[in-house]
Amino acid sequence: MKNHFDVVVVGAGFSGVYAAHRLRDLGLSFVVIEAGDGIGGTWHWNRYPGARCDIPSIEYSFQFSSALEQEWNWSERYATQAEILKYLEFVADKFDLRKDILLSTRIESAKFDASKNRWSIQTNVGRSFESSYLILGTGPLSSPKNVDISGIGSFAGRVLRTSSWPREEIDFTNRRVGIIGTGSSGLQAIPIVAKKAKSLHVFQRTPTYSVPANNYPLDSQMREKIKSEYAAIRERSRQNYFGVDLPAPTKSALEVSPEERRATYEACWKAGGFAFMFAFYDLVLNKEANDTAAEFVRSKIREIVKDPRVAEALSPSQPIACKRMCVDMGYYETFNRSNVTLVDLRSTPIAEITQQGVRTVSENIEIDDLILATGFDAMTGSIVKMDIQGRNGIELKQKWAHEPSTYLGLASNGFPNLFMVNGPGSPSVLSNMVPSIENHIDWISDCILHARSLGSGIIEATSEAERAWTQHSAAVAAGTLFNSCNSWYLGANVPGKTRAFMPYVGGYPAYLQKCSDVAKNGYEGFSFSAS
Ligand code: N01
Repeated sequence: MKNHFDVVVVGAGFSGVYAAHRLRDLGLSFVVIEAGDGIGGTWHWNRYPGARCDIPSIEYSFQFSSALEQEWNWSERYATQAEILKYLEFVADKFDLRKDILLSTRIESAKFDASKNRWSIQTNVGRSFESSYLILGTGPLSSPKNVDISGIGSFAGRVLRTSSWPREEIDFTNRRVGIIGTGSSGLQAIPIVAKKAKSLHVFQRTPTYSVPANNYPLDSQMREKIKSEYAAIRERSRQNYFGVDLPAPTKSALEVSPEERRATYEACWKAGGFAFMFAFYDLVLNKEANDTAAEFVRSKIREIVKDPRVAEALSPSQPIACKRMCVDMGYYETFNRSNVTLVDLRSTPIAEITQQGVRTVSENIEIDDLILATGFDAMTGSIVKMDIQGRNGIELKQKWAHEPSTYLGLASNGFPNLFMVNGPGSPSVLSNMVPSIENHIDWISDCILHARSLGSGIIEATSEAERAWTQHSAAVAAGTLFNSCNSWYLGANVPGKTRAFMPYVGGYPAYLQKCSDVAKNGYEGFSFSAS
């Protein structure tokens, strides 16, 4: 295999797979380099029981090929991890992409060599590469957070991480299981593990708001209907604030009667999924409006969970959606099972992990298996983990130590010809990730073609454009409730990480428009220099 390319793409998840297709179409030479031993990114690593998407599969899928849309059959409203992985493998095979994907190879460093105007890339297997362009399709939620609980290394039983679940089936029959973490991963795993385990202790630090998925199988009639409406579904999603196919709410939660409000929440709860956050337009803008939605969910928890003390402990108090809302399949109901115990770490923190289990300040809980669903160093973790050095040896990690500043979440000043997919400063995790990925890859490819057409081939975000975008992005976030609690959106889940709101929340349509305008205006905010 050769080592010199026009483009090196990091990561073979949705981003890398689509990049391979697009770059090949454009006639550029490239390689996609992936650390895992299979393609799929998030869907390769997160194989834990219950893992599935919480955006309907028909939307959480590629739209670049209508033949693909027509050929592939989703079996459920929300596809399982296994089905999403199968889909990505199907795409890779259909478009013959595997031959340009190098697996089991982790990029350790990428340095911009100004003498050649090329990226020099080193891997963990001793191979090195050179490319004109570097595209980081590393995923915003792919670098697991370090778990800093005392004694974690001394546990004698099985330790399983949701973020790197083993390929082989894990049988929990007759096992005493403990799980730390009640975000989306924990919430999906808990009901499934509880059905098999002898006992399950759920160690909860911060209670989570979750709404039912209302998942259902898709029969052939439903699929045919969807297939005939794909174009319209995609278009409606492009117009939606979060890039999903849900109607924009027109009313404030505060302008309707309590009866109408409750009926609206009930209808959204029944519809399932993120429809709940589209009940009223001001739920993430106005604390009073947000309180009504939060109280509705708390009332549902009290309704579902039979033990009032457990219901109380499961009830969150932070604004709803300021931590990423969860979508579940029987999460709260699981706490009615006799083999499930909630351990509220706010009143009884973990003192240490011992050889036999978990010792809280009030009891010793013996377990056989410990599941860690403790989250990620989100948005920036997988990028700064690599030693990325731009012009004059400037390190990206160093540059971002105070703030992960980017222009449009696509590029960063000082790092010519480096592009990010769903980087900080783009809607990314607050949008439907797959269309966002396609949009970014299309934009980046067009930008590369433009740079090459000018003869220079070198493109770099200007510091002025980057500063203005970062300020705009922070100002938009400040006008919402998204940054009002300690979430991973802010980096607050990682000790020592700079607190800065990372996704762009100015709305998906506005963001698409901005990207399009920048391109139309000759890539305004970027500078081109001679090669
Ligand atoms: O991680 P999280 P996740 N001691 O950070 C707790 C996407 N996703 O993997 O909140 C005790 O949300 C932590 O507690 P606290 C989705 O975007 C999507 O679940 O920090 N507890 C929290 O409860 C999601 O938001 C799907 O107090 C500790 C949990 O661990 C994102 O990935 C499925 C702890 C971490 O929750 C991340 O979700 C799965 C400690 N030392 C994930 N450290 C879909 O459905 C952490 N916690 C598509």
